[in-house]
Amino acid sequence: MERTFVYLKPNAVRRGLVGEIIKRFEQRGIKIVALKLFWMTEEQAKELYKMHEGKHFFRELIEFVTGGPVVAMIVEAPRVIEMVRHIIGGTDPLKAGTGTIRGEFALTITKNLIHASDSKESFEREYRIFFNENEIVNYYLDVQDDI
Ligand code: 3AN
Repeated sequence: MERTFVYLKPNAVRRGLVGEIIKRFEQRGIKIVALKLFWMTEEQAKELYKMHEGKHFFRELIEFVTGGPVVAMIVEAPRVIEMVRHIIGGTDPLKAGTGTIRGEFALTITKNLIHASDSKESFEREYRIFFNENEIVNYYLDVQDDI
């Protein structure tokens, strides 16, 4: 079993897409093991995106992701890091495949609705910015026996 960190950006919350997006993970059999809605702080945003510091879009990105509440999750499934990136689609919505979340609901790169860790190392770094260990819930999900 593998885990990944996902968060829905403020425009996904404002556009009422939380249910639509979570549904896509659930119907795939992906288990949610942590979930919360909160307002990301500037410190958290800068830490999450520190590899983009100095890039032309950095300021806009930080302002955007701290401009409204977000929904963050830790999800679990076999090969879930790659699976979730596949369900979300490429960073540029123009190139995101049809049927992906970005391919269906996003228009611009900055406001591309959703983030997911791109590797095990990214997951280990990113989830700790937003979750304490005691917020991760261990439980059995029947549906995972049938997928
Ligand atoms: P992803 O979210 O697909 O992993 P990253 O990690 O390369 O993509 O970029 C992090 C975030 O920075 C993106 N989700 C997007 O909001 C923003 N971003 C990346 N590249 C650009 C760009 N060229 N112009 C504007 N925003 C960008």
